[in-house]
Amino acid sequence: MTTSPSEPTTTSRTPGNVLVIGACGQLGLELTAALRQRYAPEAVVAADVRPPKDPAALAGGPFELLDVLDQPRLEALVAQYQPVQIYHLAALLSATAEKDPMFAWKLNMDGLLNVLNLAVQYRVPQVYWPSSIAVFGPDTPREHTPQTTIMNPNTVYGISKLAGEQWCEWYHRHYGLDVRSLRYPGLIGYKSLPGGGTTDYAVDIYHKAVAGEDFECFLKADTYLPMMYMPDALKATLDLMHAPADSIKVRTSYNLGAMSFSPAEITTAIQQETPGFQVSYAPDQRQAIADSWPASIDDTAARQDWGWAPEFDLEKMTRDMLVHLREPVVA
Ligand code: VAH
Repeated sequence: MTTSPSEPTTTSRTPGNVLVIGACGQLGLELTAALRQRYAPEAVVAADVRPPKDPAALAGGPFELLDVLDQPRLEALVAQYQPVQIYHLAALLSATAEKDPMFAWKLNMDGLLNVLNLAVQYRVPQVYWPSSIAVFGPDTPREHTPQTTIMNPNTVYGISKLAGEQWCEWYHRHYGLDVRSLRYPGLIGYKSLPGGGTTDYAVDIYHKAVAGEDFECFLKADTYLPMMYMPDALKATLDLMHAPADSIKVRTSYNLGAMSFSPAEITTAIQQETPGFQVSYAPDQRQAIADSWPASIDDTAARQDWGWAPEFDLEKMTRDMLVHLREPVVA
C-alpha cells in the first residue's frame, strides 16, 4: 500500500550513485549505458523486475532485481545505495496498458508514488520520470501541440502519465523534490527493442529492411507522429538532469520534439538506402491510439529553459540505424 513519506532519514551520501528502475526496457538499456559512460560504471545500479534477456547488455555495473511495487525492496535498495539520482522508467506502455488497464494504472501510478515518497524520505537529490506525448488526447491541437493546452488523454497509459505529471509537480511544490520529466515522442534506436508501444513500428521496420524482408505496418501509411532518435532522447534526458535547478520552469513535464513522420515517409527514407524494400499496411487497434496523439510538438519551453536542440532528422537517423543494424553481431 502506498504511504506518504515518513520523516526524512538523515543520510550520508557517497557521490555519484545512480539508480535506474526499469533498466531492461528500450530506454532503460540505453540510458543505463549512457549513465555508466558519464559516471563510474560501478556507481550506476540497474534494476528491473527480471534480468536482461542478454546478460551482456547490463554487465558493465551492478544489477538488482526489483519490482517497483515492492516498497520494502525499493526502500532497501535506496537505503543501500543512497542514490543521488533515481531514473524511474518502469511502466506499461500504450498498447499493452489497454489490454490490462488496472495493472497498468497500479504499476504506472503506485510505482511512481513509491519512488517519489522514498526520494523525499531519503532526501534523494534528483528524480527523473518519463512522460509522453500520450498525455494529449483527440481534442488537443494536433499540429505544434503547445506545452500547455487541452489534455484529455483517452488511453490508460496517457491518463497515468497525465496524473503522474501532476504528482511530480505536487511533490516539487510540497516537498521541494527536484523531480524532472520529459514528454517523449516515439523513441527509435538500434541497441534495444521497444515493448508494447504504438510507435514500435518505427523500430521494427528497420529490422525488417536489414533482414531483407517486407514489412507489414500496423498503422495507416499517412499516420503522422512525433518521433526521436535515441541519441537525441538520451542527450535531452541528461541535459535536463544537469541543467541548473533554477532554469527548470516546468515541473509537470517538458514537451520534447525532434521530427515527425508517417510510415510512408520512413519507408521512402529506408528505400533510398535499401532499394526494393516493400511495406504493406494492416492497421490494428493501435491506429485509434495513434489518431488520438499529436502530429507535431512545440518544444519551445525546453529550448528556451535548458537549451534543447535535436541533432537527428529522418534521413540522418535512417542512415545511422541501417549502418549499425548491418554491423555483424559480435559473438
Ligand atoms: C508508446 N513508445 O508508444 C511509447 C511512447 C509516444 C509513444 O510513449 O506507448
